[in-house]
Amino acid sequence: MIMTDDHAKNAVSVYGSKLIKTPNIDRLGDEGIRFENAFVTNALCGPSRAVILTGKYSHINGFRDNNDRFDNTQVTLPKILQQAGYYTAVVGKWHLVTKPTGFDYWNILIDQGTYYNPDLVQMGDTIRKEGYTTDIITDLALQTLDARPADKPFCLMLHQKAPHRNWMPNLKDLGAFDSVAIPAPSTLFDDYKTRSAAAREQDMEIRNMFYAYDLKLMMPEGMKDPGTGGHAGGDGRKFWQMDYQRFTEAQKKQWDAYYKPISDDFYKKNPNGKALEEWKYQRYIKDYLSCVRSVDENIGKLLAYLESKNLLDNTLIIYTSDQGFFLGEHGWYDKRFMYEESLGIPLVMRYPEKIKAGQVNHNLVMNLDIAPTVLESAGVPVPADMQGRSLLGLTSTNEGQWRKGIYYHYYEFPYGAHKVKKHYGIRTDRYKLIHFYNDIDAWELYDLKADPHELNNLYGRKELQTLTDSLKTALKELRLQYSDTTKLETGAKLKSR
Ligand code: SGN
Ligand code: CA
Repeated sequence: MIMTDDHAKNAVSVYGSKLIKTPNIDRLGDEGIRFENAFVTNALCGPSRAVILTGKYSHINGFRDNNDRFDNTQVTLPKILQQAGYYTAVVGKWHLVTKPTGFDYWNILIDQGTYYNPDLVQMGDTIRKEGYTTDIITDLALQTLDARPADKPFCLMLHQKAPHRNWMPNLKDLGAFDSVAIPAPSTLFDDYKTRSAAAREQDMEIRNMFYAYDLKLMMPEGMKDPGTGGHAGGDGRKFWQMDYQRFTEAQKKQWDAYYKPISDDFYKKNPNGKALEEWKYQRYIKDYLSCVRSVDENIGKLLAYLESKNLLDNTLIIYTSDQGFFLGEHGWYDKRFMYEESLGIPLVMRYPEKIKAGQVNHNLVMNLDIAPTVLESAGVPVPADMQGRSLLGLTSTNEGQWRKGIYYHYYEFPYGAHKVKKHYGIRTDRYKLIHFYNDIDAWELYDLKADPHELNNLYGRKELQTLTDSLKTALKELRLQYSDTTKLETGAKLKSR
């Protein structure tokens, strides 16, 4: 199972991306099944990983937001596989605070990890590796496969840090997107009219990115970073120093040789207004896509390895991301919201023995379904208390008998980055109903068919009362079905934890 961090569907070509070609991910989809409607239950890193490991919602597995600690004594996918005779390993991003359990081998980044010369904790011992993290994690994964016991089936979780913020490309990919002007999304200059205060009061707008850390600008001596970067009171210069000081001298030289002229040119032209926003978008998207390029290239390495070892066709290979991401839609980066860009994930699976090639499925599926899917494909019974369902039997033709709506719940507020308010909701194939609560009490309703960009909140329209009522009933039922008894208080005074 390959999982990246913050990889939007919109930057995967098998999902129709106009921004980038990802031939290796595409191959997995083309030679297997692509899920067009795959979603997370809670669009944040730690929570998504906990859902995947347990097959249970955040309110059941206990990991609601990135400040939680994963209870590593609970039953997880790798533990069940281990008991069934599998060799289990995880390499790369972990981000669950407590140490991995249920793995015969683990080698993980500390917290978010870094893009260059990462510190990794290998079975408890910290080691620093020199190089670009996306390459390093792949190399470690291949070494792990090489060293595995030959007499056992295996389950490897390969978790990249990329393309997570702050989008530092591999040195060899610097400039890969320089010759193209990437078209900005039509909602880059969204005014949030019709929506609740939750959409207006977030702190994840590209225009407020840190100059030093996000946009890689070399600010004049003494200048304060004008961005907030989603960390109120944070200093982009300090954030950047942490990354910069990790470079070797040779890396610094190559890095600076690329970004210094860009930075000089920026200060010479000194753009403002719309031109400044567009400049920021281009810088952001080019760095982001360069990171994705390396992710895809490394998947190519993994596939070539599996092929050379005769493992390609008898292995279930899954590609996904821990959540989606905003690539300028609504003027944003980051995730968290139940809006399409962060709610949706790329999800492709290749397994010629059990999955027919060339399928495109439209069922409403979730990251909750991954653990049951892996277990079923390994021929291991799925525990009754797992809340997802195996996707293995789904094909592009049996889309009828399936869940009619997915349930979502996001919690990281008022502490944490980016100020996205607590909310929960339901998404059906056509509609989405969201309730923002805590210091607010606001509903949003979207018709995704008429309004795929979710610009037109229909909540409160008289003519939609019947629809709204039925969605509210369905939402209540989902909360019951999944046993979410979280108190949904409104009118809370803002306080920090
Ligand atoms: C860091 C990032 C945020 C990001 C969170 C969570 N800031 O705090 O932008 O939303 O991680 O991301 S940074 O200044 O440290 O880059 S998650 O994917 O791990 O949930
Ligand atoms: Ca993430």
